[in-house]
Parts: sequence; C-alpha cells; structure tokens
Amino acid sequence: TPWHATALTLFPEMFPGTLGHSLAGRALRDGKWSLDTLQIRDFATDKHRTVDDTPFGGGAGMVMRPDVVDAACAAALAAGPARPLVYLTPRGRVLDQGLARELVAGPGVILVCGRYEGLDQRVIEAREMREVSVGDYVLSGGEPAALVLLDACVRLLPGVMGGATSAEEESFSEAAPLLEYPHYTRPAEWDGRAVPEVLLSGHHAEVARWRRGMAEAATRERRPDLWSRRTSSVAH
Ligand code: 6GU
Repeated sequence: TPWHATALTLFPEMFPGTLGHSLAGRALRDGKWSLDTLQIRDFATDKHRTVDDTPFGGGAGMVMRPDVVDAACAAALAAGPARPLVYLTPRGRVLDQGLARELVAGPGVILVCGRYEGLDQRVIEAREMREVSVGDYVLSGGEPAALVLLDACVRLLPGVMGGATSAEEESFSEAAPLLEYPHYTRPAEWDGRAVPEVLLSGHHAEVARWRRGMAEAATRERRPDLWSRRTSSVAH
C-alpha cells in the first residue's frame, strides 16, 4: 500500500494543484503515492454548514470550530491507516529536510488546512496534531503550505526521483548541508557572459573542487546559519 496523503480543507479543488505538473504529479498518476481530500464543511452539523465562529475574548477574524474539525479528523483516520495529523500553521516547527524524511518513512499524513485565524486550540491538543510551518511569513491558508510539504515528501519516495540526481546525493541530505554550486549549460557564451573555464576543461577533479568551493562560498555568504552548523561539527 503506497504512501497516502489526505488533505482536510475547505478548498479541496486546490489539490493536487501545482503538484499535478511536477515530478510528484507523475508519481501520483503512476500510483507511487495517493492523495485524497475531505471537505471540512461536510462535517458541519447545522443547516448553514457553519465551520467557524468568533473568537472567545474578542478580536479579529474567525476560528474553526473544534467539533467540526474533529469529525473530519475521525473520518480521515477511519478511511485509511493510522497516520500522523499534521496541522499547517506559522506557529509550527519549520519544515526541513529531516522532517520530510521522517514523514515519508511512515504510512502517510493527514494534512489539516486551516483558514481564518486557525483552529480552536483544543482540537489541536485532543488530536495530538503535529504543527508544521513552511517558513517565517504568513499565508492566508494552510493549503499552499500543505502542497509544499507534500512536494518535499513525495520526491523522497523510492522510484519518484529519476535519473542521475538521486535524492540521496543532494545538498540537504546531509546533517550540515551546503547550498548548491551554480549551474551552467549551452551556449558557452551568452550575452557577453562566459561559462567558467574550469567547467569546459574536462578535468573532473578540478570541476569537483571548483564546485565545492562555490558551494562553500555561497553557504558562507547567504546562509551563515547553515555555515555555522557545518564549521561547529567535525570532519567533512
Ligand atoms: Cl503552515 N500556514 C499558514 N497559514 N501560513 C504559513 C504557514 C502555514 N507557514 C508559513 N506561513
């Protein structure tokens, strides 16, 4: 049984979204993973199918009702294997390659996408949701974040990434990753700009050394946080 994702959302038409046009979309059509959606509104119980209400204590926005979200979670869990519930929220742990690897090692995920000001805190706790953010900026809903998480996970599934660039040999597969070196293709000169000589030389060891140096320089200059992790760990 392939890795299975269920998205709980008020906007099921947003799935698979851009994933349908990527490596992940091909893999989905090939049955290497599966995706379904549950419309959270289908679990509302009143005649107006209300999913949200005003926040206790006042303030702006609306909060998603815990009873409605809980019923949607129950339905998702009943329909498939036990899978972690992942709530996409800027309050969560920031997604990294390690978390993607961990999630892809399991049976799949149930992705809870909030709108408005988010979920009532009690259903997050009652369902022991893992709270995950995709970065330090605010999106208007969890759906684009869920698509980002799915892309990061699915490309790590066996047989999804083809060709020479296996998921294992890319930069963020290491504990202390480097940014990638810059890439070039034909033409060898474009708009008065030449491709670095060494790449045309055919000296594979020299190319490897140049790339390593460029990767280190980029990491030092652009991501001092990643660079520190590297220099404070042992031999490379
Ligand atoms: Cl996971 N959700 C929302 N709504 N905004 C975000 C986010 C998630 N991660 C960063 N910004």
